[in-house]
Amino acid sequence: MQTAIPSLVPNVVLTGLVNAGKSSLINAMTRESISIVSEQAGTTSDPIKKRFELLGVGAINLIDTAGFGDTTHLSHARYQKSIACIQEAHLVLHIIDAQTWHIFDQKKDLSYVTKKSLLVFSKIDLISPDEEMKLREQYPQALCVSVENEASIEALLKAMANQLHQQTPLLLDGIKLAYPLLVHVIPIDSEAPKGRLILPQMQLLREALDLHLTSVVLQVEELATYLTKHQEIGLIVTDSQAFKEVSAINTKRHPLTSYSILQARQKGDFSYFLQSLEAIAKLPNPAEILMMESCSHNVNHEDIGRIKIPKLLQKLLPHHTLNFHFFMGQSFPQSLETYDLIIHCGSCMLPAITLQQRTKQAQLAKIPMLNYGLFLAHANHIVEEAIAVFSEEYP
Ligand SMILES: Nc1nc2c(ncn2[C@@H]2O[C@H](COP(=O)(O)OP(=O)(O)OP(=O)(O)O)[C@@H](O)[C@H]2O)c(=O)[nH]1
Ligand code: SF4
Ligand SMILES: [Mg+2]
Repeated sequence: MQTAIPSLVPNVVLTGLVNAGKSSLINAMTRESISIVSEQAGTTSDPIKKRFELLGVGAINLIDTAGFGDTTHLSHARYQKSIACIQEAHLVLHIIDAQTWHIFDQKKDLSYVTKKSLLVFSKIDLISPDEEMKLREQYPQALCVSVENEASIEALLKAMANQLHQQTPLLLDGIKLAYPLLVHVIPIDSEAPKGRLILPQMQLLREALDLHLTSVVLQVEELATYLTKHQEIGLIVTDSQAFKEVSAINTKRHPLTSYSILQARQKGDFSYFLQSLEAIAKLPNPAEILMMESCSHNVNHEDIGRIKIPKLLQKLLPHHTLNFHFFMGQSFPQSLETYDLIIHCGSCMLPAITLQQRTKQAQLAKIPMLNYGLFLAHANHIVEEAIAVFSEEYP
C-alpha cells in the first residue's frame, strides 16, 4: 500500500532553548498531548513528528525538537539531531520564553537558523502588559503567544500558513517579456463570480503592478479592436475557456497563455504534468480517474471538475469506461495505486509546496497527474501554443 512520504510534506520545526515552551505549543496547536511537557529543562530528547492539517495549506509535519542549552552528557547528540531537523525544515518556529526577551540576542541566538523562520515569544501570560508592550515595540515582526490564550495560537497557525504560502513562486517568474505590457482577457460570463475577480486574475494584476508592467484588462469582445491599435504587447493571458477564440483573434501571434497554465507552472511540477499528458491516450480500459479539488465549496469548479472535464475525457476516449472518483478538501489520499490518472484543481488556495508534494507522491506511485487547466488546454489542442512562452524551460 502506498503511504504518504513524510519528508515531502512541509516540515515546520519548533526550536529554541530548553523549557522555552516548544512542546506545550505543539500540544496547543494540535489540541492533543503529543509531547511531554514539564518544568524540567531537557524534557524532549528526540525529535517528535506530528502530522497536522493546517487550514489553507493541508498536511504539514509539526516537529518538536530537543531544546538547546541542555547541560546533560547527551546535549551534543541532541543538538545534532535538532540541527538535522532544522536542515530539513520548510519553516522554523524559533520559540523564546517571553520572560527572557530582554536577554535575547536575535543575531547571536539565531545564527544557526538559515531557513525561513518565525520569531515566537511564548508564555506571554507570564510577563506584565507593560513588558509585553516593550517586547512588541522591539520585535514588531514577532508573534506573542500563550498556551492559555487560544486566539494567540490561532494567530500563530495563520502566520505559519502565510509563511508557507509565501514560498510559492510568482505566476510570471522567469518569463521574459519583449514589451512591458500585459493584456488580461477576463470573460464575464455566467461562471464569473459576481462583483469580483478570481484569485489567479487578482494575483496576476498584482504581480504586474509589482513589476511595473502596464496592464490592460478586457473581455474577448474588445480584444480585436485593441490589437489592431497596439502592437507592442508583452503577453496576453486569457481564461482557458476563451483560449481558442483569443488565439483566433491573435493573428499577429503575440505571446499568449492562460491563467491555468501559469498556475500549473507556478505551483506544480510542470514537467511531470506535461509528461502526464501522454498517458491520457494510453489509459487502461476501464480507467479510474481521481478528480482532486482542494476546496469543497466552489460551485464554478464543481462544474468544471464534475461535468466538463469528465465529458471532455470521455470524448477523447469514446470506447473507454471511465470511473471518476471525487476527492474534495484539504487532504490527499494516502494510497494512489488504485488510480490511473489524477486531475487536480488549480490549487489557488494551496501553497506550491503542498501541490509539489502531492505531485511527488503521484510520481513515486507512477500515476500520471496534471491539473484542470492543463487538461482543458490538452482537450482543446492548445497546449503547444499556450506553453510557447516558456519554450526555453520546456523545449
Ligand atoms: N504559564 C505558561 N506556562 C507555559 C506556557 N508554555 C509552556 N509553559 C510551561 O513551561 C514549561 C516548559 O514547557 P515545555 O513545553 O516542556 O518546554 P520545551 O521547550 O518543550 O522544553 P524542553 O523539551 O525541555 O526543551 C512547562 O512547565 C510548561 O507548563 C505558557 O504559554 N504559559
Ligand atoms: S482551484 Fe482548487 S483551491 Fe482554487 S478555488 Fe478551485 S477548488 Fe479551491
Ligand atoms: Mg519539550
